[in-house]
Amino acid sequence: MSTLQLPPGLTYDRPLVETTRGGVVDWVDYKSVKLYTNAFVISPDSRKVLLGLKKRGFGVGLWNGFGGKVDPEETPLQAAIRELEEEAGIKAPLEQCGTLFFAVDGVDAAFNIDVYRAYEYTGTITESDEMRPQWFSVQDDLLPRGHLPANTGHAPAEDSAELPPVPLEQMWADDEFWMPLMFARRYFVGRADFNADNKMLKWWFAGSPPAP
Ligand code: 8OG
Repeated sequence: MSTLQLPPGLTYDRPLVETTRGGVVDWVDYKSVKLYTNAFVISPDSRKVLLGLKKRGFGVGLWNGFGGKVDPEETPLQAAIRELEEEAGIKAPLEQCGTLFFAVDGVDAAFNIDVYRAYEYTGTITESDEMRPQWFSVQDDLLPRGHLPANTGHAPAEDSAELPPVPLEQMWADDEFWMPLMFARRYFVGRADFNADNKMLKWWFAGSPPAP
């Protein structure tokens, strides 16, 4: 059992290490929870990540993974695979790598977001009505200390040097807290609450213990 006290809305029963928390207010109240997905395709050496620029709707103008609502007849994994294909034109062997919970002050429905990642994909990355996909290089700040690119036989490391770094200033404010855990291949759990202007009010993040 986790010995950590998780914020309301989150459950996880394996060992966790708290990585960051902040904000002074109480957690925001919510009345219902909507299930969402978010999927990231990452190069095997964790030096590149595929993001999409949201072209319309909630989060417009922000870079994010690919995802959306879980439909009633599907599992979150099925939804994640469908959304990745709809929004980026590719298929990937996604595995869940974290769970996020977001609440917005004054909004009844909170979001539970199952986050998925894959280190390979098939198909041709294609822009959709919803998302403009682009590869980014993962800056050292987001990688575990001492990270050495694995000799994977895939794209050489210098390949990522040509790409822009992950645009944290044009992403949801909480992403900088859990992305390092994702790139370190640690499972992560966290909650962030926002006000109506998308300002982050309170946050808490934890990850599975780092590899020795
Ligand atoms: O279907 P729609 O595109 O509206 O789904 C919204 C997407 O945005 C979904 O993948 C969940 C995701 N999302 C939030 N809040 C946050 C957040 O704080 N960070 C990130 N990375 N994604 C978020 O709803």
